[in-house]
Amino acid sequence: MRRKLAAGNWKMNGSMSAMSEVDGLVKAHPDPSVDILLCPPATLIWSMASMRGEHPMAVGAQDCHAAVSGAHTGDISAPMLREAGASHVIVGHSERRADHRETSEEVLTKAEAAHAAGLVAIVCLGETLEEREAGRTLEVVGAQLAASVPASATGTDTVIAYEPVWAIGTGKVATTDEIAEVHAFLRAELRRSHPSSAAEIRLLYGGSVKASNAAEIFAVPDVDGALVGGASLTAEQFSPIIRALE
Ligand code: G2H
Repeated sequence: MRRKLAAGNWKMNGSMSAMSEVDGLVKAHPDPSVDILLCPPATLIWSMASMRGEHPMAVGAQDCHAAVSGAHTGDISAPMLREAGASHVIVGHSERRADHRETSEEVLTKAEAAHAAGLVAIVCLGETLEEREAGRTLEVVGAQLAASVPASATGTDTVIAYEPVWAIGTGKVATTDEIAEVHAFLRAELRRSHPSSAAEIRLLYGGSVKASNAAEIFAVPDVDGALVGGASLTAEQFSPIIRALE
């Protein structure tokens, strides 16, 4: 049985003043029956990890470099994130694939680096509007899955997030039929590529998830939770999404 995961991706938002949101979440969910994860900007990882104290809420990063150390100005390695208090790291988010031209091959090396550092890799994939309209959705996400997910991935060290690019931050949400089709496809592909761990690897949906649409998305088979952007920035917005998973 896969445990549900409510993951928040703060993107480039948040400052020390936002730590009160962590306090709000911890108080609203003292003994959560689902996994809760927040991925703030790297500058807040240490503070957030300290703030949650003994609470089981996990703290993650939004990216890592594939190398452990070296001359990579501005980058942060997976062991550094781990030392700062992160247990998870998002890799291959479409904003990084687009803004930093990250390829699936690079995403794979980042996921492998995350695993080597003892971090859970949340591997993101998803099609653009152009690709969907050309009928290429399954081909695109299938290729990203094959190229971005380490062969050794298990349900313990890897989560996959399906985030249609056209639904990210736009308010447009994929229909439950569209989500069901892609998640069923990803599960079937995993059964072929990762037969021993396919049943355990969690599949999240991401893209304009909010309190008002969370319950219907979570009712879709093979949706094991959500990667939430904008609606994870405050406890008031994120808490009902967590509750919809419980
Ligand atoms: C997709 C999602 C979080 P939002 O990027 O990964 O963001 O919920 O704001 O669409």
